[in-house]
Amino acid sequence: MTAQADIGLVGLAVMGQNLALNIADHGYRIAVFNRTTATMRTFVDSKEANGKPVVGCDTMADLVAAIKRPRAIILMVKAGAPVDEQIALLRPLLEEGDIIVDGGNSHFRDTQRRDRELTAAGLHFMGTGISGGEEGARNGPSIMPGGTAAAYAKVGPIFQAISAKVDGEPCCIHIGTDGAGHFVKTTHNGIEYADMQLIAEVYSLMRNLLGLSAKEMAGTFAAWNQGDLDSYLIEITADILGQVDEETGKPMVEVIVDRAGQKGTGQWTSASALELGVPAPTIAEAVFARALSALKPERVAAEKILGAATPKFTGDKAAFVDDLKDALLASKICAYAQGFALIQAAKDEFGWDTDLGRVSMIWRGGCIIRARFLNRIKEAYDRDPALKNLLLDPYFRAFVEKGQGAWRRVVGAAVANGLPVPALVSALSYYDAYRSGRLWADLIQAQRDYFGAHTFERTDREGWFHREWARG
Ligand code: NBP
Repeated sequence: MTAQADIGLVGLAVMGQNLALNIADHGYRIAVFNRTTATMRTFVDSKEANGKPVVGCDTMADLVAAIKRPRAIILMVKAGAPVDEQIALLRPLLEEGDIIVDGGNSHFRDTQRRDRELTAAGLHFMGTGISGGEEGARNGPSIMPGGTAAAYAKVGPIFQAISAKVDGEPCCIHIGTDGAGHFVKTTHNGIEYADMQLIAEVYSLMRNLLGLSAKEMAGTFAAWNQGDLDSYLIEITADILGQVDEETGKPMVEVIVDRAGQKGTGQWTSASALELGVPAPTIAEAVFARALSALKPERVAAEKILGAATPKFTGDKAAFVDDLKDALLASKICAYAQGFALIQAAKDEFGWDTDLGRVSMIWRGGCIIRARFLNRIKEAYDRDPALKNLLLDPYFRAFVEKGQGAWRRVVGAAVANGLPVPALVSALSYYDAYRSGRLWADLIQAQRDYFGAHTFERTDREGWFHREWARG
């Protein structure tokens, strides 16, 4: 086989096939291989691939032989052991300077390990986050490549060509070395969890507190999508709420079981926040909220024993809907502040040179959290590249200050009526704690010193002190 392909791809499930077609559509010749050969054949013979520069390969050796040097091969296989298995098969066939790209949802620690192993073998490894699911892969994803700058210089032009474009700019930048790309992609998913949960809580208040119909809610979300909340998630929420089940004539949301699934990236984001000691409570609450939702039979049984809330709303509904809008945006700012603070901490810990402002720009297209709001984040980092927290930026600070009355009314009404809003509450508490020069931890330190002689610092002089508390 003559080495004519510009790039190779291993793994022809939904993401791999769509990415391969996207790459071929941009004029690159792509060699493809799949563990199960029949899947590769069916794909290469499909009408979608027909006539495109796609080269089917029966074996890994054929794939390697088909690609120009230095070779770049994208793995789009199931995350975890399959990635290691495919790397183990590829490795003996590759030559110094060749590049393996892992485009799946791998854990960044695995990416760091693979990076060390492959670098030692003279190969380049690029752990690359690819967002946007099937649609993104086919028509333009947001791409978050990690790895060396040298490897990015080779593969970057292809990734930029196939990525989503917003205002003519590709939604792809080099994120940083080793695990940076996968870390940022995982954090994107964590923010997505929080964003979705916040919208769902606002929806539940509209329904359970205000008694709005699905149609009314659809109209409200559609109107919000014209302003600061303009985003893909608000847009699809309006669309979802407007749809009716043909079988029952009921709004679609009413016939869907309220039990959410998850694939684990929200959990990874929260675990990273815990490991790095970064407060990301709203992201974690969103993960816990899915876990709570999954206890469906238990919740139904508990409602019979503990009794459900009986909310009563006695105010001005239209004014409360406006409050919900401000509460949602203020909470969303906190969730993004947590996500960006987490990336900043990881950047410091692992020595990545990730540009946070540019990260916000590549999330404007080809991914689930795409939103107008992301431009404001870029502007914040342009104003102050060393910004510690988005809440400190003048634009976001002013917005939250203006919206906090509404935010407190919303959270207060939910709590008073026994309606759960874990993400909205946690975002407000995050804001209130972050702006408190003095918190409660003086007592915690005293307790730790009392039972474990852990010592404490004093407010009036330097040093660490211990008190014989039992002495009184
Ligand atoms: P899957 O995650 O379902 O993986 C299937 C692919 O992995 C097939 O090519 C399969 O080959 C191969 N594979 C190998 Br090699 N070993 C496997 C094993 N032990 N078990 C199962 N499959 C194995 O594919 P996908 O949904 O296209 O996703 C690819 C990557 O992209 C994943 O990391 C995923 O998390 C990520 N991702 C997916 C989406 C999405 O919307 N689906 C979005 C963003 C990111 P075979 O044909 O021989 O079984």
